[in-house]
Parts: sequence; structure tokens; C-alpha cells
Amino acid sequence: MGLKDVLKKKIDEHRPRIAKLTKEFGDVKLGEVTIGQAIGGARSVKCLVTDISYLDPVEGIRFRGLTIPEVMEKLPKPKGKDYPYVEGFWYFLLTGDVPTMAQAEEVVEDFKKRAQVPQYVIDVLRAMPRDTHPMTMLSAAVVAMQRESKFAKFYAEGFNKMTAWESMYEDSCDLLAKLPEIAAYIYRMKYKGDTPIASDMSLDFGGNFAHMMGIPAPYDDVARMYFVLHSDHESGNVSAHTTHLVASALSDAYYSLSAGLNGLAGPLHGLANQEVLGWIQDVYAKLGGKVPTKEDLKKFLWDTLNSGQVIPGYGHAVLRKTDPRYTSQREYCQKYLPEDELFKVVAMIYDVAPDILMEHGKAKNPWPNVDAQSGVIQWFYGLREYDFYTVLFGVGRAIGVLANITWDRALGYPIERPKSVTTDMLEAAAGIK
Ligand code: AMX
Repeated sequence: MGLKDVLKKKIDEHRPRIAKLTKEFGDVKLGEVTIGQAIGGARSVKCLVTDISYLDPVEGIRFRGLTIPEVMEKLPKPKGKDYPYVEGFWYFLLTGDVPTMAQAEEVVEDFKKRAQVPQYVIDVLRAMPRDTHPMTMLSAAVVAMQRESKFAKFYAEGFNKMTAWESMYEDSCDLLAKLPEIAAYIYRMKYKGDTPIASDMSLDFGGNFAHMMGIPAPYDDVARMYFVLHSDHESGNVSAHTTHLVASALSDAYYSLSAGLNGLAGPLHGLANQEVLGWIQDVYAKLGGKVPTKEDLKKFLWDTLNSGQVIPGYGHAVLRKTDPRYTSQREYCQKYLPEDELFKVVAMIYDVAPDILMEHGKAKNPWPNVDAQSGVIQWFYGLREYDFYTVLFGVGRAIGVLANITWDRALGYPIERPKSVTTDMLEAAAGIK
């Protein structure tokens, strides 16, 4: 059975569970909402459902029940490579089953048929001023392709709730398969003297991306690792939630992903990884262009905090421990670039920042998140244009959010519409008015 057939079976099995919960247990309470949560970004309010990933505050992310090390170990890998096929990971996120090598390779072949980027998308990119942020370019390229949407056509021709997921799935595969070329095109056009490299259809998603970026091995494995790590972080983060929200209006995958990418472009979300590297280099330059002493670094961190800035790459809205995505990349660095000066600075920040943040007493989580490590690896392999880093995050994040909106349609989730209240109402609830 191919991926779509397996997915269909899973959807048929899953639907009665949701129907039963809604029909028989719809009034069961999951929690209460406080004034603090209503004002404070709905933090910890349990009102989203996803089976693609779950974020435990202490343990970190599990994809379909597997930890990051388990995913990296169990999923099929291209021959001679250390990290799994992105295509196999897509199979895994959609179905919850670890694919066999043959199943993963079937998706690799399927993606190749979908991968060619229409010329008008290239024209759109080329028409934009070259100093446009690459996230703006990525988002624009995605929404420009909306005319390709099979879901939008399906809707226009007479919508059927039971089969709507099929065209959402088709759009998601079409879109995902094109992202490596779009991202690499933006990179080579914008930063490498307008020298795009043609796609090599003999390669998988990660391999072809590295090839089109013009960066030799092991960057293909870095790409696979990076895309898997950034794919999903349950549903409440800005990019995942935005994609889900927009898709809930029956907007197609192109509209929805483009919106999610716009959220990812914010400095408190995906843009943080660009900011982290800039900041680490600032630390490095300001402290004498060498790995600083711990004392100098501590002072620098305190100066950062005392000037009202955050320590980039530290803290998290949900996590309360070191992010396992950080750990995974740290292990990569320890293996492949242990002597790299920037990595040494990053490692030293890890030694001193948590204690300082604890003493500072504001951040609920003093531990590093994924972004504290990512840039260093990219820099090491020559990808030094750090405003591009969020694009890499965006390609990875697309895997998770597209899997989610395919399931959203499969389970017929309705349009999202939380209720708002006024400040007067909050004061009345608080008993102060
Ligand atoms: N350095 C200094 N102060 C921090 C901090 C940090 N790294 N992280 C949080 N704080 C502060 C907050 O600014 C807030 O201060 P305030 O009360 O004066 O507004 C206070 O601690 C409480 O915040 P919180 O509940 O711990 O965090 P949050 O859920 O509001 O925000 C996050 C989470 C990630 C935005 C925040 O920790 C932050 O700004 N970190 C630095 C930027 C960063 O690394 N972002 C990447 C996140 C991962 C991702 O999406 N890619």
C-alpha cells in the first residue's frame, strides 16, 4: 500500500474516535481559563488537538510518540547517510507508522514528480527587490502558487467533507516537494550572484536541497537533520497555529502555509535563529575576537539583560528544560565541529546562561531552545547569510504544519473561532468593577 492508501486507512480508523468524543463527551472539561491566560497569549490553555507531535514541558518534543533520538535511529536513511529521509519522515508524521525503506523510497519518487517549480514563481521571485527579506520571498512564492491548488478546485466544484482531505493531501505533497528548489533558488539568486543551480532529480529532498544550495556533503545530512528537527512542535506555536487557523476557514494549503511562514518570520519565533547567530558573533567580536573567558561572558550576558534585551535562543513558552532539538544539534557539533570557535562560545553560553537567567528571575525557562545552536552549524558549512536561516526553519516547519492541515480536513475540524471579552468584563470577573 502506498502512503495515500495507508493514510486513508488511518483516517477511517480515526474518525469514529473524534465523532464519539464530540458526541458523547463534548462537555467534559479540559481545564479553565484565567484572566492571566486570556491576556497572556492563551498560554497553556488546552484547546487544540493534534496527534502529529506532543510537547512535554520537561522531556521536549515527541513526534508521533517517538523522541528525537528514536526518530533519527528508526527511520530509513539514504545509503551511507546518518540522518533519515525527509520523505520517510513525512510518511511517518502523516501515518504514525515508521516506513520501510521501500515505503520511504516510494515517497522520494513521488516527490520527484511533484518537485518542478513553475516558471511564474521564479518570475515572481525575480521581480522582487533583491534586498527583500528571504522569508518574504518564500512566503510570496508559496502564495503565488495558490492557483495550482487542487483543494480550491475541489471546493469550487462541490465540496465533500469526507473526501476533502485527499486534495489537501495532494496540495501538501505538491507544495512540500517544491520547497527545496524555491528556498535554494532564493538563496542563490539573492546571495550568490544570481547563480541558481539546477535540481538533480536523482537525489532525495535533503540531498537535492544541499546540491541546489551548492554546499557539499555532509551538508545534505545537516539539511535532513535540520528539516526533521524543525518540523513540528505541537499546535500552539505561532507558525503551526496560524497555518491551522487559516486552513480552518477552508483556505487551501498554499494560503495556509504562506500565513504560517509569516508568523515564523517574527523575532520571537523563527527569526530568533538569525538573531542568535548575530548576537553570538557580537559576543565573540566584542570580547576580543576569541573564545572569551567565563567571567567576561557572564558580564556580557548581564549587560545584555540589564539593557532590557533578552538572551536570544534561551527561554520557551512551553518547555522547561533544555530543548532536545538543541541537544541533537549540540551532539552534531561535538562530533563534527568540536574545535570550531563559535561552537565553543555557544557551549560556554550553555555553561553560564541558565544560572544567570535563574538569578535574573524573569524567564520561566532558563534553558536553551532550538535556535541557540542552529546557526553555528550553518555558519560552519559556509551558509553565512543569516537572514536566510529562518527560511531553512520554514522548509522544515512546512512538513509538520502540512501534515496537520491534511489531518484537520480528514477529521473535519470546524472553523476556529475563540470568544473574546472586553476589559470591562475582565474587571467584572475580577470583582473590581
Ligand atoms: N532572556 C531574557 N528575558 C527573558 C528570556 C530570555 N531569553 N526569555 C523570557 N524572558 C523574559 C520575558 O521577556 C518576560 O519578561 P517580561 O515579563 O518583562 O515581559 C519574562 O521573562 C517571562 O517570559 P516567559 O513566560 O518565560 O516567556 P514567554 O513564554 O513570554 O516567551 C520566548 C517565550 C521564547 C518568546 C522568550 O523566552 C524569548 O523572548 N526568548 C528569546 C528569543 C528566542 O529565543 N526565541 C525563540 C523561541 C523558539 C522559536 O520559536 N524558534
